[in-house]
Amino acid sequence: PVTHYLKDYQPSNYQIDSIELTFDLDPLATRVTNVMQMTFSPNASDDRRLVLNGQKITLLECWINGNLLSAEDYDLDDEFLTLSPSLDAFELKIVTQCAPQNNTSLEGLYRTSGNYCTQCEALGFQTITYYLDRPDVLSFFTTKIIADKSQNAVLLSNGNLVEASDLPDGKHYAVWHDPFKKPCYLFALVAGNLSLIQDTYQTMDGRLVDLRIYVEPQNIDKCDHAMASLKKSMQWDEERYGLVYDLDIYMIVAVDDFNMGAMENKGLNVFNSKFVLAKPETATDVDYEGIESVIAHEYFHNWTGNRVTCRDWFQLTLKEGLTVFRDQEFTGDMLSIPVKRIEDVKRLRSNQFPEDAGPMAHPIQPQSYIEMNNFYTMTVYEKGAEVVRLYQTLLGRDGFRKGMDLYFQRHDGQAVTVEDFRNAMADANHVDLSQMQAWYVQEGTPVVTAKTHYDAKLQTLTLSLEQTLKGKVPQQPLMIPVLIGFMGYDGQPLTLMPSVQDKNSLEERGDSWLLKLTEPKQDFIFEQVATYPVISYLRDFSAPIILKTPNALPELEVLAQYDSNAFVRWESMQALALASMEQGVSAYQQQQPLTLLPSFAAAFASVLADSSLDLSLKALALTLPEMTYVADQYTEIPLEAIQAVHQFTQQALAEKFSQALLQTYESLQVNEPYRYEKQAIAQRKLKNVCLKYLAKLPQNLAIAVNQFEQKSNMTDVLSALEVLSHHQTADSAKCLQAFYQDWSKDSLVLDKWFSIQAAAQVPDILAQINQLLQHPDFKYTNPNRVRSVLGVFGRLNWVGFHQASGTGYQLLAEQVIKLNGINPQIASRLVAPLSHWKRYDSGRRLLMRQALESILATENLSKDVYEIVSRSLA
Ligand code: HT7
Ligand code: ZN
Repeated sequence: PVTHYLKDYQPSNYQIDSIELTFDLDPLATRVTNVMQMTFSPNASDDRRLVLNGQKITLLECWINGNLLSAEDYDLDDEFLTLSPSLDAFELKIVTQCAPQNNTSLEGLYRTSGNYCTQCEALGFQTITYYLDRPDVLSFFTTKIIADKSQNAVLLSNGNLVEASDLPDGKHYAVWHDPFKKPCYLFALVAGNLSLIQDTYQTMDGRLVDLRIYVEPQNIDKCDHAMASLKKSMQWDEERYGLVYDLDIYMIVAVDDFNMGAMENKGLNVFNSKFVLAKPETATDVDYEGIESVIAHEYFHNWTGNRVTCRDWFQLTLKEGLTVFRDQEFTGDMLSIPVKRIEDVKRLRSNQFPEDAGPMAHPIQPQSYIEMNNFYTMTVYEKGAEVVRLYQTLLGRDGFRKGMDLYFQRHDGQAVTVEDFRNAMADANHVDLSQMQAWYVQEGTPVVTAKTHYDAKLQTLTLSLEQTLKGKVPQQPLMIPVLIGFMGYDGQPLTLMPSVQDKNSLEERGDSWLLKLTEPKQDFIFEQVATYPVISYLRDFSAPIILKTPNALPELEVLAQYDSNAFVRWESMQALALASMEQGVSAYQQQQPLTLLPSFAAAFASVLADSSLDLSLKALALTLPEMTYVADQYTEIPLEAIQAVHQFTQQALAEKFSQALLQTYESLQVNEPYRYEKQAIAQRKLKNVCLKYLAKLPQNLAIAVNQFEQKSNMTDVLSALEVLSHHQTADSAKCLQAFYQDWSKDSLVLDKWFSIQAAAQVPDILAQINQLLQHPDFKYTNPNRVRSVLGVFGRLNWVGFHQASGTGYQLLAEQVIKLNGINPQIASRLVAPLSHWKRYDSGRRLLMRQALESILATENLSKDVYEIVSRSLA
């Protein structure tokens, strides 16, 4: 397979000024007529050849300026149609045919639940027609859709509807025109029998926007939350960034078969129905929050991605990192800023940090790829968002806003690079941000080690910070802002003053100091320090790093109880829990009895009893770090020990605090209708954390059964079912069966039924997974269903997947091979759990490697799977 490199970028030698597409839709023979006005635009290569991308389509006709070309006039292979036009400006007409019904890759034009839909990002448009399929070729699109009216009452594309009418033979057509130039990855077409809800939004400049959400008719009662989320997003973007929607209509279509979460096609977003459909009986708080944030994310792309787009796919983080940052800020404002920050850091640590430490590690601006779809990663998205956040941390909110304003002023309507973004931030604030470049090109999670030296005589405190990347001094040191604060051992805040010579590398931020670490090693000196303070490090997780602090148990206890920064309070609880589990792992390995670390138990007790603490923060503080996070602390993972200690810790806490947990649980039982609102969410969250502990004691399982049977809302029902699923009891089987009976016709809820069983910690999990795969409702063509069994098994059932026999690995490898032929994007994403094989013990290492090798030996391996597996084995 061919590797593509960022260093090879060249502007296109042709521009496409406008494109008129006509789709004559048919499941097996859709005819696409594409008329493009082309201009030669010489680049450095001096090449006049016009090389159009095109795959998996049949070329029927090709015309230049009304002249039909014959086969000698062009070169055609599996990937390209190459022409040699002699004119500088001409009309190119290409007629092709494709079969959406047979397209199971869900890229290009495909069918879902009997409707037509498209997915063009990253390189799907070339499976629809021949085109310059690259994001820096921007064009005006006009789309005519012709289809059978009874099967396809709704015909949608980007922009505004300009014409629609009936045709003979039961057909009809619609013509859409998009007044904004766009790259082809933002093209969309939808056709089918869909129902819609409609609303309007008045923009801050007084225009009325027609808002529409299209869904399958049976889902029409589950769209209100999505619509409310859209309106909130529109308002937030106006208030926070002054960004106003630009078309008269904004459409969202929910489909069941979709490879990712959603797609920001101009004016016509296509969504995985998981991120649209919700009502209290069917959706959990997590689902509601997911919908709000994905709706916002796609809406925010209208400016960060669509109006200003990427020059090439190596710039993906330009739009994705920035848009994730924007959606994170939005969700924080809608719910709770500290809770959102903690949740995002948890996600980053459990998904992105391992990616950055494994064989697929890449900078947020990858330098090469074989299959672009493999680079829609946690690194590009989530670490990319952290890097954007660094600008805001360094420049402040107002400075960041100035940078955004200049970015849009300079680049509206353009396809640009991450340097353009950085330059706008720097120029708008008259600062030098060139050192930020290193974050884009160096992979790996930076480790910062903090050391302190207190001189009682001089009353100075020296804080030394040293940065390393992959164990070495980074090739280019990174600019790392570290937000810190001070307090006494009594928990009282302390105000310390830095020495005069450090003023340039420090900034005061409320009750904190922002230290700017720019050197491999740097000292920060504070003066007139009467006693050695407790230091609160990395407040708000001010940089995506691993910070090693000298804080020991006494400092962690003070921070967990008193720090003014919610993030550090939570982090200190996690550190105490981790310390408890780490000493447990040592004890397990030395065959000593397991115990809870007293300082952790004390901190747990005080959090549980703290009536002033926000309930969501309390729920987070009482939740143990995941087993995989514990595993990340070891070079070779002691899997059995971690499992035993994790299990023991939950059980011991449940026993020790059973009274308080029960009291808290009962105090949070409210008999009110479901509301998606901060306080109600927090109550359910804490209640269900308590339930999880309580259910570790067999006598409390009845509480879970009771909660399940109440059927108050899906959050509570699912939490109860989840705790029951780890017990192979008659009650558990009965509840699972009842859940199936209730929801077998609702595919999103049925996904939850599959997921819960795939994640269950039960001894015969392999048999259970096989049963799920053979279940009549399991469909290999539906990504959500595949993810709910195989994705969950590999990622979330850590113990079951890593059974020492290797049967989990074999099963996953077989399923990847099967899916490779159906949907390569989905197949390649399932490989990740195998790719970390080098971290496990020798027995597992061998078995995981064998599983990867069996995939690599498969005939007709897609580029997607090949790239991940070959990099994993390298
Ligand atoms: N920008 C969208 C990316 C996307 C995608 C990429 C590859 C294959 C299928 C896909 N569906 C959507 C989603 C987003 O980040 O908003
Ligand atoms: Zn995005």
